[in-house]
Amino acid sequence: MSEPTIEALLAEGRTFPPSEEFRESSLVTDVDVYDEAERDWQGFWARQAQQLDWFEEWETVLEWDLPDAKWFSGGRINASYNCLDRHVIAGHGDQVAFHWEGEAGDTRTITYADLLDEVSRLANGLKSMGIGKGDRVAVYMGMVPELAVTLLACARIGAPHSVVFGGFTADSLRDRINDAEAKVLVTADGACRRGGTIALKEIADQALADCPSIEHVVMVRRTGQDVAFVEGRDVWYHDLVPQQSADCPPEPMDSEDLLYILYTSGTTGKPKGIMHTTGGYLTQCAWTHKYVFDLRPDTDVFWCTADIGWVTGHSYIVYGPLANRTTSVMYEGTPDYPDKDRFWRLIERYGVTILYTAPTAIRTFMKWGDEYPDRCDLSSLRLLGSVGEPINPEAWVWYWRHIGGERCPVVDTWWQTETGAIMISPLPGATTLKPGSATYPLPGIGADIVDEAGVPVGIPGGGYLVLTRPWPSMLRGIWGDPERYFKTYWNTYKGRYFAGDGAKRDEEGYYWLLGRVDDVMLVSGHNISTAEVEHALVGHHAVAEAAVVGKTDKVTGQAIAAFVILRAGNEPSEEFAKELRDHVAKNIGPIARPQSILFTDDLPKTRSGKIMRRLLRDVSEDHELGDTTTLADPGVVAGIKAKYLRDHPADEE
Ligand code: 6R9
Repeated sequence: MSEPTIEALLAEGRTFPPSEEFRESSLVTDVDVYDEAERDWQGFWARQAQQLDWFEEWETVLEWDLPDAKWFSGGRINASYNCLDRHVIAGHGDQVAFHWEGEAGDTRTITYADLLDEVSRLANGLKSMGIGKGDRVAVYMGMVPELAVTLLACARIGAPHSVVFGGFTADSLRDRINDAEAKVLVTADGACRRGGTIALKEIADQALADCPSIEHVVMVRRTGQDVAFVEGRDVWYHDLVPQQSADCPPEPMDSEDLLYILYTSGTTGKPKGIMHTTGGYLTQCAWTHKYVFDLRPDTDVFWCTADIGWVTGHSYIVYGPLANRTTSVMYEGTPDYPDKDRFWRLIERYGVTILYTAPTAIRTFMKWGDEYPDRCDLSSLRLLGSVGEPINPEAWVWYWRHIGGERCPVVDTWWQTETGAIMISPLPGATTLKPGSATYPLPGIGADIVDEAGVPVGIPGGGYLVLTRPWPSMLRGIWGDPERYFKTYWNTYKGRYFAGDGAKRDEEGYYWLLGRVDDVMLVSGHNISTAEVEHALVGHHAVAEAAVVGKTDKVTGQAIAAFVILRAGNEPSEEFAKELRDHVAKNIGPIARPQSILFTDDLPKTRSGKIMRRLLRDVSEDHELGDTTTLADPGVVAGIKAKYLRDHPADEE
């Protein structure tokens, strides 16, 4: 078989219309849906909200007093009822909600009826500890089923949850608990990670030494490791939950009642507690999950590989999929345990049909080599998704070819913790795909690209991404800081939401996301996005991953410093560095030629896989390293710094 190489395929500018076979069974094949939504976007969202079960119908679809939105005001709804009860009532109690697999290979199969039972019991357990509507519950655990159960139990009784990712430090946990003034913490003895364990309870106990609002701690037994136990405060999940009644009527919440708080680190300053409410959030999660992933609840097996500790897990492991009666896979561990084919083994075992993962994972799989997916049967897959960062075209095509067998559309989905649900993305049965582009704003969504002064740049053109009208799952503010909410998002471009991302549109109006604008470099008066230079670098066959930052330069204002991970089988050398610099110059222009290239084995990344360029800037500017608490592995950046100083002794002066 002589197939074009990925480079050749990209060079010919190939686009990917939906195949006949895919279209035949797609939910949406017609672009009319965009016009329909555009004619009356509030009516469009109201029709989507009607797909949920409301205890009481809303009075108004939208009340909009910038920056405050109220969607489906007066409506009464419960998220856990929509995710569980209504499916069980409709006769789907035996359908699997989660195929859960532990890192060590232990498994659990949880049906909708099982989930409703356990959620109700935990909800009653929380009530027995005095938790009621409006009380915040902090959650700190690994990817075990009890994590999803906890979110739904909170939603059932109207207690907003605040999930803190299980890899965060005691200080991060403490700050988040205190900011939200949570009354209960739900955690576990430990979490399984790469064959070892993380002592969650021990870390939590350190945090709790300074958390006056916490009255009780519920602890799941996962690892069986020894833990301290504070009488009167701590209770084991297995002592609390089974003895409770399995009957817990869902609290009828106002559409605008708080569903959860989720902290985003941002690049500077203290984390922001992003607030999401109930009716609008659930509406957009359910709609996007159904149509972006072209969901067939009776036959699909959906797997979102994110951790529930970040927004992708909230919206596309818990609320969206369960609202749509999806059968999902949930996996506890890392993709390389015990071997680098673990993801593909999972797909094979559970017959996964839809896979949703992140570019950083895809690039890691590319680095590991084709042999791992190639030795597994991935023929059950029919659709692939990507989220979290701009996906470079090479990674897109590799994903499409080696995971999707050249048969599955790839939906690149742009959104943020703040937007709550997907905003810019293809509809796979209707949209012609271009590798690396998130294509168009979804029906009902208003987006635009503006210049520094807020003037729309037109098509084609590049600048700052803004959202031009409210949307149902938008954040309702920052917990405890309304002023920061207005200033951060609504004050830069009058009347519009500023996403903080750079973007451009091509002649056909396709959106190409360029990453955070804080990451844009200014070289000799030219704006160059980090994403463009990084895409050029990873477009070289020997490069697995790359991150670039601007560093102060006497001549050019900023110069480009690149950090590069090579693919297996390539050795770093001076000549190679030169080749890569020339490669970028050839692809983008001499202005974008990196001044320096540092070869490294790892890059500083957040737990959700985003490169923290701020820290690489600190390295290249020889500044003291900023906050590293949200890093997946804080050691990485110290290693890079040492290496950088070795390579750049002159900078030390
Ligand atoms: C869901 C999530 C949000 C930021 C966002 C942007 C980047 C996410 C992207 C993407 C290009 C995509 N981002 N998806 N950039 N293409 N498909 O990731 O939320 O953790 O809050 O991050 O991630 O820069 O502004 P969050």
